[in-house]
Amino acid sequence: MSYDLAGKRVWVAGHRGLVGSSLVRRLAAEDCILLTPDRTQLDLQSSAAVEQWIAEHKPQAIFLAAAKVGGILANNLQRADFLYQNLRIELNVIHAAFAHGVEKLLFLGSSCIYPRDATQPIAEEALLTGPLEQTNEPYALAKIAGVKLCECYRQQYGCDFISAMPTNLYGPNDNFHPKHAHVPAALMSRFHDAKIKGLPEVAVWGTGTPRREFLFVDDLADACVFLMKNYSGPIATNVGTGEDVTIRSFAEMIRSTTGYEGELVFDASYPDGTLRKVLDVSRLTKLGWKAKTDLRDGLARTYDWYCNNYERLRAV
Ligand code: GFB
Repeated sequence: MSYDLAGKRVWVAGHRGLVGSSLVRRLAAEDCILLTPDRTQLDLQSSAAVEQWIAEHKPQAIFLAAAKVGGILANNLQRADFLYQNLRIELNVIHAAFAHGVEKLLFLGSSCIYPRDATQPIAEEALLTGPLEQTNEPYALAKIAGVKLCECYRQQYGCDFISAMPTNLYGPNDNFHPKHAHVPAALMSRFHDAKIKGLPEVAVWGTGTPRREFLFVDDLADACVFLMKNYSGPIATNVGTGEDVTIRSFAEMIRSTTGYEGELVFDASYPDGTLRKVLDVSRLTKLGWKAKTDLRDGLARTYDWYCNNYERLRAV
């Protein structure tokens, strides 16, 4: 049975972030009523505020895209904040959704919840079969808790709460901070600055040998809407392209996207993290959804957005 979003009050929690803002763009094509309270109207860390807001505004469906996120360094350094803040957001929103009878909720996880040494490509069944990657263990634990909350509220109370497990993402509205960002935005801003300043070389963290899969965020938003409409079940569905690249060749792609002509220098004093992380997307393919944005096209679209927003981003 499919879930119809038409006429529904739909809350995108985290609507200003990379994923949330893309969901807002995607949901504009659906005939639903979007609810997007900002931080001054609703503090997601406060259980009382979340309870009260849901009681008053009565969302029927929720996309839970709000999270404290960051790249490998931010995850590794702010370990307590990543665990504590993410657990609080999930507990508050998922429990209040149950308490107020929300019809459907989609929770956004992350591919880092899978064991560090999982067989590649990583199938959904690999969850909780081995130790986690150290650099993002706190974030992964919080996301596993969110997946399990959805699963347990389904088992015990019959709530239609589902989870999606996206691979590494990139796109408009990402965080382009040089230290805290994920690799796509971090390198894009570094190459852009080096081009403007005429610098001879750009540092790329780690050895360049790890492999990652990258999904354009608008593809993820489309997959989330697809799952919201077409999937009800306990399994957290992988969302990705099923294809990976080395960080070295990814850095080369971003160099060519930005038009920078200097050298890449690998700085192995920074961590590599997981050596390989590519998702098995056969479950989602069988359900009827496939990613459609080519990596180079997605990077070009992201770079356009970055250039158009450069002055605003620098002022923040
Ligand atoms: O994007 P990233 O931080 O995500 O790093 P993870 C991916 C790879 O890119 C690592 C290398 O091998 C990094 O060493 N890299 C090269 C860089 N240059 C840079 C740079 O300038 N910045 C960054 N950030 N990386 C995160 C997790 O891990 O993935 C999160 O920590 C989350 O919890 C996210 O799950 C999807 O894939 O290593």
